[in-house]
Amino acid sequence: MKFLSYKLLVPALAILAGSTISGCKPGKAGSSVDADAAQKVYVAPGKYDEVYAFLSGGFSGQVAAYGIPSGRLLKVIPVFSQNAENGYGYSEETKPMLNTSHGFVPWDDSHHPELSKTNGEDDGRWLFINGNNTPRIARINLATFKTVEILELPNIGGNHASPFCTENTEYVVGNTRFSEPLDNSNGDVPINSYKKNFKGAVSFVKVDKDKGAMNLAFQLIVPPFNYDLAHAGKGPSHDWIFFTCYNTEQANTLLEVNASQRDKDFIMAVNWKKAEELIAAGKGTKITAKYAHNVYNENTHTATSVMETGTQTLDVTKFPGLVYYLPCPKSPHGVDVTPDGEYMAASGKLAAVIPVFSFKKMLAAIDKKQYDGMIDGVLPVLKYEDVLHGEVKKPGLGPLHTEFDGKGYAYTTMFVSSEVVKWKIDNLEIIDRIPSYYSPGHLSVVGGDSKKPFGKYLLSLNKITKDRYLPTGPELAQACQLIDITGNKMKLLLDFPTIGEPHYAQMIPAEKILKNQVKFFKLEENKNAYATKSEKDTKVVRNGNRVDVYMTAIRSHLAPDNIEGIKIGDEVYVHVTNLEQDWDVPHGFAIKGANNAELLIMPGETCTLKWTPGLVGIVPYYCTDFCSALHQEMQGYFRVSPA
Ligand code: CUK
Ligand code: CUA
Repeated sequence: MKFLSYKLLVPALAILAGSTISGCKPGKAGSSVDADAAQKVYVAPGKYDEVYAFLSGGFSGQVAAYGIPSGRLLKVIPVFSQNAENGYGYSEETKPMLNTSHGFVPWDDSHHPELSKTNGEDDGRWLFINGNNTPRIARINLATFKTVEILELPNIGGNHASPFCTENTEYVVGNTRFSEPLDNSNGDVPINSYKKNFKGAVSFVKVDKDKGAMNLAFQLIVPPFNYDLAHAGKGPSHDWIFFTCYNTEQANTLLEVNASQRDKDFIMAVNWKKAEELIAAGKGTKITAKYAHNVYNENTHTATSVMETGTQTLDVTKFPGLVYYLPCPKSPHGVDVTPDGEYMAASGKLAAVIPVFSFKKMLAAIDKKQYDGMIDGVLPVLKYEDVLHGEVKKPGLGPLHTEFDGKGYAYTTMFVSSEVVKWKIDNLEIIDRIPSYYSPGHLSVVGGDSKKPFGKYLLSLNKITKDRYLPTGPELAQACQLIDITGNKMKLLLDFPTIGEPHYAQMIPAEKILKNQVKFFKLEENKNAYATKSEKDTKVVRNGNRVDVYMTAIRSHLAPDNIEGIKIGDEVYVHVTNLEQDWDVPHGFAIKGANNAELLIMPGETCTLKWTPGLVGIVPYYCTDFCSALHQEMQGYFRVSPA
């Protein structure tokens, strides 16, 4: 995502890099690190990293897990995109995960990973992430690192301000980037009827306290702005969630000009507690809308997809007190709430200051009822001076996102001037700045958006890589930089490349995840309808032209290993159960010429590959994961005969 033209960027980058960035040689300025940097990121062979980092994959649609401080890639967790590496979205069990109201959509643009929270602290149970393009929210189980739920969101076009957890994960919340006509209205309208016919919708997804199951509880219908990002309150601001709005001009053409007219746009403060009460009191209006709800069950190892048909809504113009608007300079992008829940730091990407708002003052201003006008005649705009804690002056160019270290400091990325700026929350003074290479979007501090940040490390997630790595043709991996924030001055420790575009990351001390790790699935608990629990139960069952192969895999044998009687025109379903009961012994399964991916079956799991043989002859199959000294012996043959 680029907010400003590249022409604007080049001079700023060149100054900071101390060299021309179009050259092939590494920038010298960024190469200087303290002598102890290597020691600080060195994790000796056989040792674990201290922290997990979960980076969104942007246009890869996935999430990547890294170890910090080493920067070692641990796993790509498939979420919204098919992943041939482990058959996600290809196996019969996982295909339903990618169902939507538009059909099978095996890709998305994932921006914001969000860890579940208990009492405002990251609890290490689940990771939520948004699909921006075909609006969806996914939930990953951090005990198994598997995507276990994907919920589509109706009525919106671009689930960008999402998913942000309230303090106890009561809800994950999302809001639209692209306002559009609601799903129950006639969408066949002139685009220039934007102001009249388009709407925004804030989605509140209820999260089950124990199981994590998500359900769309209600949506708030809001004015047609572009809603960009959000963060929920905590502590005193527990009942509220804050969204940045740009394009409050409500332009629908030439947004790069027409959406930057006003000197100030808004933060929209939403009282979700009040909305919840109104819904509970039956004040909601049910509107029809079609959206998919996909759940992966880790006992049956199978996903199911259900199409939901409606949602409760509240039109905020009809319920006073649900939303207030705080003027915010200019085209705000991120809004971040301090660990104590008292201040909201916003980042107007075209603004020359970082405005910091006071929650206390916001409540006082609401009480006072002296407004700076109304949106749509009824939605109060509070006065800037009334709600402002203060402004961080001259922070740099293009402030985007802020996180906190729990010691009273905030860190903000500057997209245009390519730096991370450290400032003090109470007096808003700038303490330090460090160049980033180049153009950081989000940053992440360990626990940095929670009530109790762990601090220590900061990741700067950079949009432009240029000269940081050996060139790899026109496309370079995006860059991530690890910065030590233990001292007064920030120190660059390490660069490492990422998968796709890491918009945002969440970091959490490893111990919070380690304690829940599942090492294999218990075979006796495998409830997959096609599970085969011992080699003697393997079989081939024909029913018309459908053939079900009940297969097992164990070191070092696929059973059955010779299958005859398959005919052209058959639909063959190979259900492979991995009989291993040990950590880190997956088996793979691939068929010659199968117009599909492989399977990668975890110990105790059953996965199914569908195959429609196209040619008469002998067709080998084999295990794709080198699992033992006799891995190369894990093979078999189909015999395919004419119809
Ligand atoms: S966005 Cu990418 S830099 Cu989608 Cu959170 Cu700000
Ligand atoms: Cu099983 Cu290789």
